[in-house]
Amino acid sequence: MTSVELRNVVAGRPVDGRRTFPKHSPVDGALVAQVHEAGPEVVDAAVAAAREALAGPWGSLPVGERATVLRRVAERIEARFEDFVAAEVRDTGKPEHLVRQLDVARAALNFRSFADTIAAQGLDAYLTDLADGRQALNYAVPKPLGVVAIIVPWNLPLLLLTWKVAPALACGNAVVVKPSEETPSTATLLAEVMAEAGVPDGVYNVVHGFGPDSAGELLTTHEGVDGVTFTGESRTGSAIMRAVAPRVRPVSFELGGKNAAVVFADCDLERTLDGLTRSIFLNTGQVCLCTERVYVERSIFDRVVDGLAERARALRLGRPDAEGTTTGPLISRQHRAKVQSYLDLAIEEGAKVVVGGGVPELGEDLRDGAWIEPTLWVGLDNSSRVVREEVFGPVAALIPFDTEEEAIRLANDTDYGLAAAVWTTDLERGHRVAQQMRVGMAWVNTWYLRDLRSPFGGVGLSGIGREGGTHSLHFYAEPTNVCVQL
Ligand code: NAD
Ligand code: 6OH
Repeated sequence: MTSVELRNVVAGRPVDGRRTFPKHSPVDGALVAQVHEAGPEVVDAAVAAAREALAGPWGSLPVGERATVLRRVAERIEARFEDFVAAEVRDTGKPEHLVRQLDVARAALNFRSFADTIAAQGLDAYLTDLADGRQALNYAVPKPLGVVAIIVPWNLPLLLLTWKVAPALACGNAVVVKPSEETPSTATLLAEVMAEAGVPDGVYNVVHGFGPDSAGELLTTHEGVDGVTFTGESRTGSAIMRAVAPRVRPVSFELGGKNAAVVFADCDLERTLDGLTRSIFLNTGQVCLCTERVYVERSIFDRVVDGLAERARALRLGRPDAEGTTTGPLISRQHRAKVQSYLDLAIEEGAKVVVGGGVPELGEDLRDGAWIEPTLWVGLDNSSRVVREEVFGPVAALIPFDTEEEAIRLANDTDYGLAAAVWTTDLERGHRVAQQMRVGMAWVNTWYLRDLRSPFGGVGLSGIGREGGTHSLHFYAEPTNVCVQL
């Protein structure tokens, strides 16, 4: 594989960094890119370019025209679909079919969805009755936040980036984005698409680098940044909150999860096993919504364990373009070391490994990749660290329960609160249990089924705020309320 050179993008132009850092493929360790790390000068220039763009034509573009621009971005993503697929596969090592169906398809959809949302936005207005019989008219004029910093992780790089860029632009902001150091490619490619779609220079800027003492921290502590939207680990969210606190800037956080599935004996077993397999192992378990705790009604516990183990054994680890590949590597050797530490910890904590538990033998050519076996444990309970802490890998602990009340208590016994899935054919129970989950998103008989207008986010350690449809507009725009005495 030939390696590429990736630069920052400021006001539509490629800009060198203070140094470069290497990006390696998690498939086989090959060097895939040299990336220019943004230092203070580049971050300053990016924030200044965004500010300048707000003062230009972009700042006064009518809403309908902004929606048209967003639709053009979606069209250009589709026109360069295979370029995006290649870039995302190169950085992440995911199976190509997954990148096509999920990552790149959703990127285009994100822009279309927020074009629709902004075009349909009404005015928040009230006729207020006054004590003397007269009236006042209150109406709230939405205004862009200004320069928005967008910091995103490596697991669904383009999907999660565009999930924030699209509403930010829909509301008339200018953005400085910082993709993960592990996945710099698609954010850079998106800059080309922005230009092709007629987005003015400076509206979309890209700075590359790491978090602390690098582009991430330079952005969150920058005087010229008006708001920060972040997806990533809860601990990083906490650090970013501290960084923006002195300047009291708004934040929107989509953070980690330790998501539960609750499986009742009355579930449709085959459908449930297929759904659980997807929710535990999709993207090698590297989706914030992935299930890592499976609570199963005792009478079907053994059948669920056996059925899941069979499906886990059937997963095919392999190169992204290989026929039949279902599962890619973890994102990096560094992340694999973290996941391995939990595999070791599970044994120390008394787990019985049902399937997996180590590094697979995949042949010489993949030896330097970040491969890990899909893993299932039994014999753990909620007191163990592997059941409490987010692993972010293809792993789950299966735990039996006896009553509905116990299942709800166990599922909610966590500091996180992102997502949950309930598996049952009893409709009333499905609603009843889902509503009692202390999470942002609860699914019944499905998982990761999305309507982009729905509120997306978490409670507790899993985040602050909701994005999606009009919920995003509440973060990316700030209203000025006008009150007129009539
Ligand atoms: P991470 O928090 O390590 O990094 C995310 C981004 O933040 C990267 O771009 C990184 O460079 C940057 N960053 C790190 N430290 C920073 C700092 N001090 N200041 C500013 N920027 C900083 O997360 P990750 O390892 O890339 O991603 C995995 C995590 O993301 C998991 O915890 C997962 O659950 C979470 N996640 C959550 C959601 C959600 O919607 N809730 C979605 C995807 C991923
Ligand atoms: C976390 O890894 C997945 C987040 C998914 C979304 O934000 C989405 O919009 O589908």
